[in-house]
Amino acid sequence: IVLEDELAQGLTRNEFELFFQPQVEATTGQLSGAEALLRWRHPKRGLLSPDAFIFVAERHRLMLPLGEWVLREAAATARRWREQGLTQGHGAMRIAVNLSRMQFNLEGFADTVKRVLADSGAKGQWLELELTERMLIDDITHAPATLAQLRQLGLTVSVDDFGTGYTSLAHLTELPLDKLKIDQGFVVRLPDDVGAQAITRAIVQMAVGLGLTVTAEGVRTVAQWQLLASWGCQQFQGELVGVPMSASEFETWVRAR
Ligand code: G
Ligand code: G
Ligand code: MN
Ligand code: NA
Repeated sequence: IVLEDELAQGLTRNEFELFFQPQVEATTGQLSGAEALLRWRHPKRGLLSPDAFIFVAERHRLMLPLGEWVLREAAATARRWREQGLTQGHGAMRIAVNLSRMQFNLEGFADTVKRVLADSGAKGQWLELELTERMLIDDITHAPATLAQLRQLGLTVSVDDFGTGYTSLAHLTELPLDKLKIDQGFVVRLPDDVGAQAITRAIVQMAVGLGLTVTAEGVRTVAQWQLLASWGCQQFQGELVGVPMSASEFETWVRAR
């Protein structure tokens, strides 16, 4: 098990890294963005996924400095890609960052984002933030104002793992949101599972009706893509498009398109 001290040390020693998984537009095939996925290049244990250390970081409040590192790294990368011309001719190419509830619920989170943008010379339009339904429900008093501030900074706000939580339709319509990401637990059961079909189709149609963009995550087959697209799903992420890659692998992948 990963220890608190080890995690703090990893942060000061710069052992963390972002991987990037591409997202494409259904109609044009253009890159709409990439989800930033945190990795720890541990000197002894090798490359670690967030599941191995996020819960420790959250328990010890190290999630705040770690989460801010992720934001800074994403902003710096978004700027570098533009300076290198990598994004040219490729659609919006936003970098989507996963937030921890500890970050979002902290008073002044939008100010942190504003500061990170100013420090890194990045535009809010280059970034997207992924929140879970749980985070929106838990923070019912502050969430609407924070979301509004973030969107005022130009950021796209999306709800991750949608369908696994308990957000009511009424609640969703009241919040300033841009996007829903359908949980891969539903997508993986397509195209054959009738239950997954019913749920996924209903979510897509509801979201489109509310003016939200819908991204399907965990798309592995052409059959899944086609079915989701026929219901109105606009963006795709998953092995069919591309797996999570290191920054340099991702850059090579983009140039080869
Ligand atoms: O990349 P992987 O499938 O191992 O990610 C596992 C989980 O870790 C996912 O739920 C993902 O949202 C989460 N995750 C990935 N990167 C980050 C991050 O930078 N911050 C937070 N809080 N969670 C992340
Ligand atoms: O909870 P969250 O949605 O942030 O989790 C994202 C994780 O899902 C990423 O770490 C990524 O590795 C994983 N993922 C995305 N697409 C696929 C896929 O097509 N197959 C598998 N097995 N994992 C995927
Ligand atoms: Mn995510
Ligand atoms: Na998800």
